[in-house]
Amino acid sequence: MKVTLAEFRASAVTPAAIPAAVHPEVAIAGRSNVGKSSLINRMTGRRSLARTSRTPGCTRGLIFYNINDALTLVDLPGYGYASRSQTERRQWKSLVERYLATREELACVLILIDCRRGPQQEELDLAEYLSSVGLVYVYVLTKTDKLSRSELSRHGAVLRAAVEPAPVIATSSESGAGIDSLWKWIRAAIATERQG
Ligand SMILES: Nc1nc2c(ncn2[C@@H]2O[C@H](COP(=O)(O)OP(=O)(O)O)[C@@H](O)[C@H]2O)c(=O)[nH]1
Ligand SMILES: [Mg+2]
Repeated sequence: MKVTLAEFRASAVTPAAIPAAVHPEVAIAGRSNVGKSSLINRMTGRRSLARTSRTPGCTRGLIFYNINDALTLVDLPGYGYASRSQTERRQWKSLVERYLATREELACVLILIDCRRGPQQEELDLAEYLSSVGLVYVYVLTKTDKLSRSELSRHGAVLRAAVEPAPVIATSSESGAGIDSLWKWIRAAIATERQG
């Protein structure tokens, strides 16, 4: 997809601060450091629209980006980060689950997984939760440039088997691999959602 406009719209650390939806929304989920911000930058062709960091756990709220005045990318706060307190985790859960469960305009969710690790319990739990509330999702493997071709095909096969029948798209924000396929999937998901 050709992105001609990509701009920060709002961030929300409490449910009350979540802005009214003006376009179909696409949420991006995954643990800290999996590559959410880098993916947003690569998808939009903007070097520093989303802040990337080597220090995980900086992003606490939902961040809304307006794309082409046509859809909204929503960077969900990273989860599964060990140094968080119980209270913070509870807050995370209530903020994110509230959003996922009640957002009418939410068309689909990208669940990011580091291609070298594979899905952990959090990702599988999230997928199950999304299914239970009737949301479509895709697994997006990140950082595929870090594996050789043969390693990627081996890891990819194991991963696909682990999450079957959910779709899996392998990407690299470094090389741009898979980004077109991902946009294509998103556009199809939004179109289907509109019909439904
Ligand atoms: N080699 C490589 N590094 C990546 C890629 N995507 C993200 N990273 C690096 O992984 C780290 C975390 O990325 P970031 O986008 O901030 O992750 P977030 O916490 O999920 O938003 C940063 O150092 C990025 O430069 C990728 O596709 N390839
Ligand atoms: Mg980030």
